[in-house]
Amino acid sequence: MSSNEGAAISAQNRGSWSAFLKSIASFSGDLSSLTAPPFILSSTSLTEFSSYWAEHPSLFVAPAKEKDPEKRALLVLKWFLSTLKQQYASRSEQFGNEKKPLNPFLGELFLGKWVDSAGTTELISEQVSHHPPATAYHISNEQHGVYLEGYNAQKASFSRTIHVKQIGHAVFRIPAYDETYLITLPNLHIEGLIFGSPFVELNDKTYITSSSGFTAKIDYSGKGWLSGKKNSFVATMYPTGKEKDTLYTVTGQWTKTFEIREGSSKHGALVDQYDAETTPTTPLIVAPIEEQDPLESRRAWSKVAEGIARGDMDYTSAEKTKIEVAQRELRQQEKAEGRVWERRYFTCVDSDPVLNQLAPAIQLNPEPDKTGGIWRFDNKKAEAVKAKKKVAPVEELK
Ligand code: HC3
Repeated sequence: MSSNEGAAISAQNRGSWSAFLKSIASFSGDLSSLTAPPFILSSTSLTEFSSYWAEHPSLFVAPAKEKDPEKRALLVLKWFLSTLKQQYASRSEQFGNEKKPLNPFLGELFLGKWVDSAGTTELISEQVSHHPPATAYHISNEQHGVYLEGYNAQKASFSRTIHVKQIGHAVFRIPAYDETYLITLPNLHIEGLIFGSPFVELNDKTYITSSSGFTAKIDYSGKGWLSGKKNSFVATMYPTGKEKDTLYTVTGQWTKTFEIREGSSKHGALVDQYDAETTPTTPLIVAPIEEQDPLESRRAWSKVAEGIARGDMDYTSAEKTKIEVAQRELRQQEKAEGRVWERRYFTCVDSDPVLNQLAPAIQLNPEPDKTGGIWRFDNKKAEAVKAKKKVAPVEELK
């Protein structure tokens, strides 16, 4: 045992943490079945994680303002890199404190918007599959004509620590330029587990490939690997299919700073830079709990969240069980009536033109069996929800 081991865990929790570490040694598969000790339970559901994609709305919409396709592709890469700190480190900034999120139930929603100098950016996140668990999202800024949609699931395995493979992808669209970007998701592992201070490190590589003919490859590494610094990466952008013709190289740490340079060398002319520590995020606006739909995450989990905040595990598990039992009953009822749960905003498709066109360039295999299908935002469904919301007050008057 190193001198640091167990330093982050109070004496009271040390026993349950050791038992947890022993239990995960044989763990593999669905993360929702991972039983973590009470003090490492988060009251945030995974449906909320979709909001990490646009906490910097001005970076999200920036590509739409750029007329040159090559520079636009670079701005998409910059925005993507800026989301990494939010996605993977914002919950455990100072020291490792990555907790186990709540497992969303089928149909769970997380809705919100960001309002700032970029206008209004809207978020819709929905749990579209429970077995296997998969979350889909749609983020839109109508003023700038920028749209992001995607879905993801995770597959875990254990080898010295927890390794998580992300299955799914995101699609970034700027219709004004008839441009689409297909984005893959990084695999990750948990560090600091043995010390009781878990945090995420990214590994392997991901891609962004565009219909305009550019591809970015991002290579992730951590402490003791290529650069020796945690949360490191090297990204290169090149014309699709010509990996050696590097147009730009981006290097740095996704939690700190990175530099964008021309060409293949880390010493090429500086084009742009980014500081993840000083760039402010815009807070997401979520409706007050009492105004939320019963399927909305914070409303549905409010009692569980109260229990977790009070450290009252009996109450927490009783409230969790109520949700699980209600869900099981719903599924039985649907089965008896020969129905399936109607997703509110998304539809499962057999094949998708974006994947057909762009996936081969980056060898993306969608693996629909691991995400409950290929999920796409359904504008008709969304319009129907909006229309219903508008007529509701009139109906109430009758
Ligand atoms: C692995 C993870 C759950 C999944 C989280 C995902 C991949 C979800 C989609 C988001 O867009 C990005 C993202 C960020 C963080 C990922 C989580 C980190 C830890 C969590 C595990 C289930 C928790 C493991 C428990 C413990 C105690 C070791 O931290």
